[in-house]
Amino acid sequence: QLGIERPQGYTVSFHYNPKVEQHHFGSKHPMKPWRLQLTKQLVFGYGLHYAMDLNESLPAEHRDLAEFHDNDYLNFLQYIKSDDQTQKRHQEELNRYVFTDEFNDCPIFDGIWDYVTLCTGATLEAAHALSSGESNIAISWSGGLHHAKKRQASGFCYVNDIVLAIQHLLQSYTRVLYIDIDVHHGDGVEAAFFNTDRVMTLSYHKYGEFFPGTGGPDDSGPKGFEEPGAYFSLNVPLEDGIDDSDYGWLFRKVTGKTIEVFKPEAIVLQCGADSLGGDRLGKFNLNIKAHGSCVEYVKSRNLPLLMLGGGGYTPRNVARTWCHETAVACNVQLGSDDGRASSIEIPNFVPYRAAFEGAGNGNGLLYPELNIRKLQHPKTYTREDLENTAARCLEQLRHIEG
Ligand code: ZLV
Ligand code: CA
Ligand code: ZN
Repeated sequence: QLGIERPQGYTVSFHYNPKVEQHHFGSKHPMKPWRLQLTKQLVFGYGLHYAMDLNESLPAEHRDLAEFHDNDYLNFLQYIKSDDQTQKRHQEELNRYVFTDEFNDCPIFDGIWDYVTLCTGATLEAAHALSSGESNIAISWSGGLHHAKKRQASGFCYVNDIVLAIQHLLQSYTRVLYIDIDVHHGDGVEAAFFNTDRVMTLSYHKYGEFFPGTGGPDDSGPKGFEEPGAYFSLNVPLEDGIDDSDYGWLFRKVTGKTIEVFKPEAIVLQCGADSLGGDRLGKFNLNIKAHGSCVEYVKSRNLPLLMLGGGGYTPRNVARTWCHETAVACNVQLGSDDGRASSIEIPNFVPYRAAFEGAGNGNGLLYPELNIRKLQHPKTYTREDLENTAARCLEQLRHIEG
């Protein structure tokens, strides 16, 4: 069917539950769970399901989430409702667990418990597929919710599926590397593993007047002399407008050295698609191909790999990116490098067809430049800034070498 075959020598598994897609954060909220339906339809439309093990995952249970989160916080997520009466009654908890400003990053919506347990269920099942040896690459696009804290929701994230997955992987692997290419700093994951040298966190993100405000150049782990975890948080703060070649150069240099010195036994890659050009919230200028080549680079190390979603606020580009990265995982090429039409056409049952104008039949998945308006955000850095950033990262890595 469509000429899509399983990759040779390894297994990719795809973990999802279509019920996640039905949830709504509210009409004005930029986080749109339906982008996952768009992604899945594109993945299936291209026939990539023939190349993978498909798993419709079960929701995680309270006790799974309690491996990281506070019980009182989880109880709150379980009983809180969106109606005014319940909200009034629980005003104190609302203030404590989710910020309720003028605009609420983490609104209480109907079915919130189902949403968080479904997202986490897919990621935990994916982590298990790796640790059990069933698969070599496991994908959970509904996961990657890197801001959630032990007892607090933050930045559209309520439950930190990444922390829970890494905790699971630590039962089978000595060292786990976490890499985060979302445009935001992976603060929740960094905080959870701040004091251990078994998990190294590496986040690339916009820094400076940008959420969540952490992940600056000196944020490298605990500062105490010979504290476990010192130097095991690596941050790559970046400026507006970074493009394919600069990002790609830095990513390879820093990620390559990190893998060389840390010697992970498994890798968790958060593939937040808000680092693309044209994203509603992001400020970078990456194209899908460059974003995907980061995935390709990590995959080439042949370590057990957990691929997660995350941010991404221009849904048509999120779906294209994650479909392309699913294909990368499966060693399938969907678009052609020269910009010619893909030989595989997106079938008619792709929903929201209008959203795919120009991306569908005839143009292939990757071209023409994905409707991403390049240089929407002008560059605010120089070559020298870039080299300084790289040098500082390599300097930090010298501390954990050997
Ligand atoms: O992609 O904001 O800037 C993973 C992820 O990394 C803020 N939140 C908070 C902190 C102080 N503000 C208060 C509220 C924001 C005010 C207006 C918006 C209004 C409409 C649409 C979007 C936003 C918005 N909120 C843009 N950036 C924020 C961030 C949270 C970003 C979370 C990224 C999550 C899934
Ligand atoms: Ca990041
Ligand atoms: Zn983000």
